[in-house]
Amino acid sequence: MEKGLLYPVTNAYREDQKLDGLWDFKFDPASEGEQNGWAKGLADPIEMPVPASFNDFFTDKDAREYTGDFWYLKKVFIPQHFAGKKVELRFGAATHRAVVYVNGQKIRSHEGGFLPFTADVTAAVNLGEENIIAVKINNELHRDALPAGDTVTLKNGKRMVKPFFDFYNYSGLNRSVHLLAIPQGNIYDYSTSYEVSDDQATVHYQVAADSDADIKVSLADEDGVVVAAATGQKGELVVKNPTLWQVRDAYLYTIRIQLVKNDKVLDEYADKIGLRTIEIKGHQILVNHKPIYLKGFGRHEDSIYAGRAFDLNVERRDVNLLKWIGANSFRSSHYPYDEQVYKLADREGILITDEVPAVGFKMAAASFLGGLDQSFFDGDWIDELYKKHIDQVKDMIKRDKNHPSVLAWSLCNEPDTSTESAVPYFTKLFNDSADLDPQKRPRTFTLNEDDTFETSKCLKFPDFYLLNRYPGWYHKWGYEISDGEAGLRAELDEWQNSDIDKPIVFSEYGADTEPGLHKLPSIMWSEEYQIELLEMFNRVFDDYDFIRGEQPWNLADFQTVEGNMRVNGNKKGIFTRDRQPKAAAFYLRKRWNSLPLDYKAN
Ligand code: CKX
Repeated sequence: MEKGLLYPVTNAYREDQKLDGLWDFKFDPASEGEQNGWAKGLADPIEMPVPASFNDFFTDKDAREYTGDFWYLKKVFIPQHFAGKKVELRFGAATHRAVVYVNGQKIRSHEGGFLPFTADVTAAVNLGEENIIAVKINNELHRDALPAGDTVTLKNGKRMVKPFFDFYNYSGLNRSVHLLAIPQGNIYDYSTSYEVSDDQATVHYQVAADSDADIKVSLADEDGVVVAAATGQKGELVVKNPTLWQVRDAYLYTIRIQLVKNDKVLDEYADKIGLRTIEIKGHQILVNHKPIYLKGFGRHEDSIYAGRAFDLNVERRDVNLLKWIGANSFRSSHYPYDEQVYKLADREGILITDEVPAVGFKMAAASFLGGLDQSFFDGDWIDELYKKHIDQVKDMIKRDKNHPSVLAWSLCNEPDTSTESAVPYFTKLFNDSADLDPQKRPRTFTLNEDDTFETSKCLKFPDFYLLNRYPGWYHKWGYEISDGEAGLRAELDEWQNSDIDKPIVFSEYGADTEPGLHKLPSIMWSEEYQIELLEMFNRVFDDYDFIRGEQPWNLADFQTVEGNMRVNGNKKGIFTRDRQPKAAAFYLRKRWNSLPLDYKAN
């Protein structure tokens, strides 16, 4: 678990310098780089953009599919005026495990390819000089790691990954690297929780600092007017007549935290927060005590050339598409996204179900619908996997807890919960994560097709349910879709007749669709069939009160491993991979713009 994961800022006390650009890059198939001194320099390197996944830049398949260790290295001038400060390197995402070296000295390692980590390099850097920053990354997949998969060696000696999940194993420095200089005694974390009514909001705050200085906290509105102030490591900021953060109508206050000694400010950290509450009550998802209905998508960080790299341009386009189509939410399937995604969602009033990269926890996923009989949770990898899983849940919550856009935590995607062996794992996971979020947001995980009201042994855990269902595509497809609808209704009738009183959000459903393929009457893969499938689901959603959200799979087409089920990736996007609409986008736009935010409230 990381000590603090505050997003880097530059102000009078802190300096943040992005190290993006071209880095030296080299594959290390024999894992001999460390003993051969690669941490000090790479012979015959390739120049590689950062942030980016390395894969799709290559034109030969061995390089694109490369599995094992690889190195990035950059010479960075570290200024003299960093003297007296704590110097850190912050990696937004190194997929999947990394070892950091400065001037040949090993500093730290980290596992988890979708969350940031910070290396304290104060003692290793030479100020006023160029320093050599090197990172050794490994992109293998294993059953005891997140996301789950295998790494195999082919008869020709080459290695490849076999993901137990349906997205390409894009690897590398997928997010920005930052060089930071912060005060030695600094603010390293803070958290907030809220009580709101129409005429008053109370912000309960808590600050974590490596200092015995006094702590001053203030809150300013969007005009910069300070509306509340307090002192102390823990306290309350009371705002009269607040403007609340609302779905698709965001209002952000600035919280400013200062460390002060003898009237001198030693450190400051400011951030944007939204005043709002989230609760689940019976069938209802409540924001600021009012019921809301989720409209949106499952997504991926995925685009051409740079793979899983965070790209602000793609993100801007995606958010505009979400707004155009009338969406108000998305799931960060299947991993926490770059922090800038959350910042944009905060600004735009979009809700996020934030998902940890616990995906592939199902043996059937190992052979993609091929059915290996062992239960995933009976495997001897489970203890090791759990340690990494809870560690990443902790870091995700630590990183994202102050974003008003975060609605809920998704602790797993489509685990095999149909055997009793899943129960102790989920008991621990829900117990160990219960107190991590001061806002006590709802926690959940998605239930795959095999994990139904009848079969899942873990229905008691989620605060609300996320259902991934594929009638009309993976079963009862084409002309049989009417039987698919009947089956879906039969399952929902069981939920309805049970004593479970929690909302259900459909977090995945959809049909692979080749843009430009038209057929009358429809056939699978045509644009017409995608609309018919959505119409079928929507008919069903409209008939059940406890369904409180619809998030088809996926916002956009995305890359997967090659296979006989995939034609250049997963094509269930409502938009193409280059973010242009399929016909279904116009259909959904009409529906979603006609559904009020409080759909089904009365
Ligand atoms: N759900 C049968 C997880 C996603 C996949 C989606 C699909 C599956 C379906 C499970 O990551 O992309 O196959 O389209």
